[in-house]
Amino acid sequence: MATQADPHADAIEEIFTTVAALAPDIRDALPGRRVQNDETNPSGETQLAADIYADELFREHLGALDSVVEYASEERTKIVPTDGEEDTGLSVAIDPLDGSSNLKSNNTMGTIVAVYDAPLPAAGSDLVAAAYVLFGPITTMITADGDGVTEYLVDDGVREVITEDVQLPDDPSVYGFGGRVPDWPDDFTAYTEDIESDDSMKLRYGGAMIGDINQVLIYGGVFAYPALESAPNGKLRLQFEGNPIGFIIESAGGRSSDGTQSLLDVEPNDVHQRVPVYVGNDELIEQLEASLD
Ligand code: FDP
Repeated sequence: MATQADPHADAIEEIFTTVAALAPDIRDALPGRRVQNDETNPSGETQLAADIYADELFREHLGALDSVVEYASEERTKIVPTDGEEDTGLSVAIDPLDGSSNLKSNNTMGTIVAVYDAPLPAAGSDLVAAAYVLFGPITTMITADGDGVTEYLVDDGVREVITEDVQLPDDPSVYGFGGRVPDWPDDFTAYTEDIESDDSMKLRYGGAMIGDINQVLIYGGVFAYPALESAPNGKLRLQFEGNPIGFIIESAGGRSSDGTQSLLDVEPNDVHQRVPVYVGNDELIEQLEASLD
């Protein structure tokens, strides 16, 4: 995994500060943006007006930073070159509103940010930082900068540290698996039965990856959006979801996998490529990799 290179420390901090500062605007805009927009995003999903609003806001503010040379979003087909300094600039890939289908039912959603020291599409090993904002009952932010994971409360757009050096607990207790159960391959179904047979483990699944990941970080456990019979690469995207979440979970002492290798080692070939995502406590991901053949 990449570690934070000193030359990027200020730039990473500036990106995190910008994302946190926009959180109140995004939260305030949600009540009036629960309707669907006619357009579909590059992955073929219907966009909500909230997705488009958040994407525009991040492009405007992150794209204006000297430290950012490329902006890519799950909501845009193309990578947007920005005016940052080419020699030292970083590439930002963002999922402006992960779990936006939860807006209608008023459940958790969030914003995911990946900061790469390479042109996009980039490998997880090129990440220098990743973060997410969670719009739950309160707004929190998790950051990883190669030097540890920190949880913040975001109050009026300003971060206040809740926990430094966040680590996955040693005694995992929750699991959440996405996709339709009949669409799961047999080997993954066998793994889920092993997990369910452990009476210390409890199913908790909210349908927004970022919320389901956050409970794994806080309680310990495993999250999967697996390869499906109908979609061998699963649903989630490598640049916007798999890589940053893999980086955060590995930075917190856990493990990530696409079924055979760390998510951070997956070869990037397209900005919107999908990847099966498995993250959680080390032993649970080891058990998963042994179960999948
Ligand atoms: P959403 O479509 O609501 O934005 O990748 C996006 C995502 O949500 C994830 O947050 C979530 O884990 C997954 O899709 C859920 O998708 P399905 O309900 O189609 O399984």
